[in-house]
Amino acid sequence: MSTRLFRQHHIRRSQSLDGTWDFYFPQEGTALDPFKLEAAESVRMEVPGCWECLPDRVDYRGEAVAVKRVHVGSACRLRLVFKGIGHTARVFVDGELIAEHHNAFTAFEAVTDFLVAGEHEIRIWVSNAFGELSALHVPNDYYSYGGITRPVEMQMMPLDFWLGELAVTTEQGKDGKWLLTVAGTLGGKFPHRNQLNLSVQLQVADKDLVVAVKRGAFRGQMTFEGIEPWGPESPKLYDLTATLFQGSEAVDDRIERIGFRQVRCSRGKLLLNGEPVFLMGVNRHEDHPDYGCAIPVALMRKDLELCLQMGCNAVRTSHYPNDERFLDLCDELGIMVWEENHARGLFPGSGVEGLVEHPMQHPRFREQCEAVNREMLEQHGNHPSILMWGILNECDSFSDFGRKCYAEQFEQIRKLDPSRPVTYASCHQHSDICQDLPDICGWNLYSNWYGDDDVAEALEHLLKSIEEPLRTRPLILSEFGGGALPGYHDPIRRAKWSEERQADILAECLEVYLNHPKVVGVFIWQFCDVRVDPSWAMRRPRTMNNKGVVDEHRRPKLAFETVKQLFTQRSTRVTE
Ligand code: ADA
Repeated sequence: MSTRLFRQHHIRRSQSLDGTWDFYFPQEGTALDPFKLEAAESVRMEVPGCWECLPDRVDYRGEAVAVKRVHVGSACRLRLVFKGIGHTARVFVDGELIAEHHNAFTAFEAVTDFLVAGEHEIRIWVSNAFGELSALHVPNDYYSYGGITRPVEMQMMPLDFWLGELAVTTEQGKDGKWLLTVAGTLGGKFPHRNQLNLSVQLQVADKDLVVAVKRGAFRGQMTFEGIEPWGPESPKLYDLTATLFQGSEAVDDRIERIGFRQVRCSRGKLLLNGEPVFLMGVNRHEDHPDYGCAIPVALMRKDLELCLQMGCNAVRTSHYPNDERFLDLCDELGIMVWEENHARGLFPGSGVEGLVEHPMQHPRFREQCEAVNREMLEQHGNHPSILMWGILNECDSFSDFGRKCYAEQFEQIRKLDPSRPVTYASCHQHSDICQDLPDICGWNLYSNWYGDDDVAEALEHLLKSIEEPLRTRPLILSEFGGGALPGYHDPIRRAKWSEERQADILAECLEVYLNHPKVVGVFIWQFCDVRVDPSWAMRRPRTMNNKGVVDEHRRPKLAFETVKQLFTQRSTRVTE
């Protein structure tokens, strides 16, 4: 249960491996051999957790080994599901390497051969070092934490095959009826064997359907009347239960929580269930001084409650796929989500010193982006709250090479999920050459913070520079705002870094953006103050990005009330 906020299996046996693990760190200046740990420093540490939360590891960047012994009751394969390891992991079971994964923000599985009943050992080599291993984790304006930072689940699989990912889409017909399409695959070692006589029963609301499994895949469609659609005012969720049968025996199952809803862009508007909507949101990093990026559910809920109090109806998961439990909460609370792949500010000159000048030419960039996009869509595609996929925040969208990368990634995403619009946040005014590629134009515009410009004029200037793509596309202001050091006040409200100036900048921006006919959404930068990489310190007092409307402990700054007033005056629905 710990990996999601609802039960996903009644048949499949599954156990949480959250809790205390043994971690081993190398002696300074030495490398770590995962199987020779005698000289290593050992610590007991909680999973999920970041090692930066250990008093002696607050800024540790490097490798570690995590060990856990587990008891297996009867012979089976183990399917280990890691929801997030920061950022590169190699998984060994009983000494054998069974999986390797890059990127902290998507889940992956590690499957063993059949194991006998008894004690077994899971050993994970994990590294958050910058450089060769990761093209996407770079010293950045947020912190790349280390450790097993999201939940871990151990599933006991008695067979060679099981239900894999399910992809659900919902569409409303002209007659008002809803069409549900479920496409699924089998996971496991021999999912393509045809002679197994496999079928899948799909159950939603009061309907069910049985479909055959052919070559390891299945597909079913069901029509519904009288469905309550998912939307911000009424986030109705339904359980979809898929049961795998071998002959007449139910051998595996999977429950997904879905919503009936349809997203589309038409004539410059963003439509949810056919009605134009206006997004009022914040950008949010997974970050807290006490937990790093391993945010407990109670704190996720608090963050969202604060967002709702502020009048928000949307969140952008800048700049990576978020913890599924956070997305579960968004589904439940009716918060509309821009979910984003993992990349921020990758353009020539921001590369890793001595390795690559242009980070998008890092030898692993293409392969790692492909994997993050695929995993993000497969793993999060059934969340009704996610309305759009974003990619490559403020990356190279101004060179021919960069354009190829954007085009290739949009193509991959659209192929996997044609049901949602795609977008990206740009800041390269006048040099961006990719605005014709997404369905929604996203712009980060820091009026009155990095420059002193008139907000309305700056927006008009931007609109002019992307006039052609905006003829058919809506515009979202994906970032704007200013920094405020918590508790620093300026009675004449002019000093940058004061809470007053931040509140005024946000008010000046929102007064223009919330009422502009071209704009269909706004995302304030940012929800809370976050830790940044030390290399950013000279631009970031406290080595933090201080543009939060609440501070790192979620204590509201002056801007919170200002935003609340402006957001609550504006309604989600757009009247034309
Ligand atoms: C960018 C970027 C954010 C953050 C912000 C800022 O637009 O997308 O990650 O760095 O600027 O605070 O300047």
